Amino acid sequence: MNSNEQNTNTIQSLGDLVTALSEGERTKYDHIIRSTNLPKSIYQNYCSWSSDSYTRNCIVDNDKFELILLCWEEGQITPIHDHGGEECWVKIIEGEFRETIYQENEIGELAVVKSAVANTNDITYMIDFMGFHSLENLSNKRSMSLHLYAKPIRSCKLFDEVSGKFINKDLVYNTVSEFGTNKK
Ligand code: CSS
Ligand code: FE2
Repeated sequence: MNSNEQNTNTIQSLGDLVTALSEGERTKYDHIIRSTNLPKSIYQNYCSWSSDSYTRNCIVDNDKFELILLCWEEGQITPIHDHGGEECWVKIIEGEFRETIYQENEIGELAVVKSAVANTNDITYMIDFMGFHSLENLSNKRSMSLHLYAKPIRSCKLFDEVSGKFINKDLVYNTVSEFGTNKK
C-alpha cells in the first residue's frame, strides 16, 4: 500500500471511527478496525489503571457496538473467557500481549489450541465458535488495548480456576466517557 492509499483508507479521528461503526454494517467492521489509526494521544483521555486488575474503560457503548479501552499494569491477565456470542476485535495500542486460545475437548477439559504474541498495532479476532481465550500483558510496563465488540458484551462465561468450572460474569466498566453508555 503506498502512502496515498493509506491516507484515503485510514480513519484518524475518534469521530470518524464512531461514524463509520454507527453507519456501517457489521460485515464492514473488520475492514473499519483495520483502517483505523488514531493518534496515541487520544487514548490518554480514556485510560485508568488499577493494581487489582486490568481496567475496562468505556469509550462508546450503544445498541450496535461497544468500543472500550483496556489498560493493563505489567503482568495483568484476563481469566479464560468467551465473548457472550458476540464478535471481538482487539487492537494493541501499546505493549506486548500473549493471546492463548482454548477449546473444550469431548470430556469438557480445556486444551490450548493456539498461543501467540501480539504487538503494538496488531489486531486479533475472536468469536465463540473459535473457543475461549485469555490475554496477558507481557510488557514490563503499562499497556493498552482497544476492544471492539459487536454487539456489546454484557456478560460472558469465564473459567473459575478455583472450582475448575465456567461461571457467568456480568461485565462492568471502570470508567465511562462523555459519550455515555446504554448499559443498565
Ligand atoms: N473480553 C475481555 C477482554 S479480552 S478480549 C473483557 O472485555 O474484559
Ligand atoms: Fe476476550
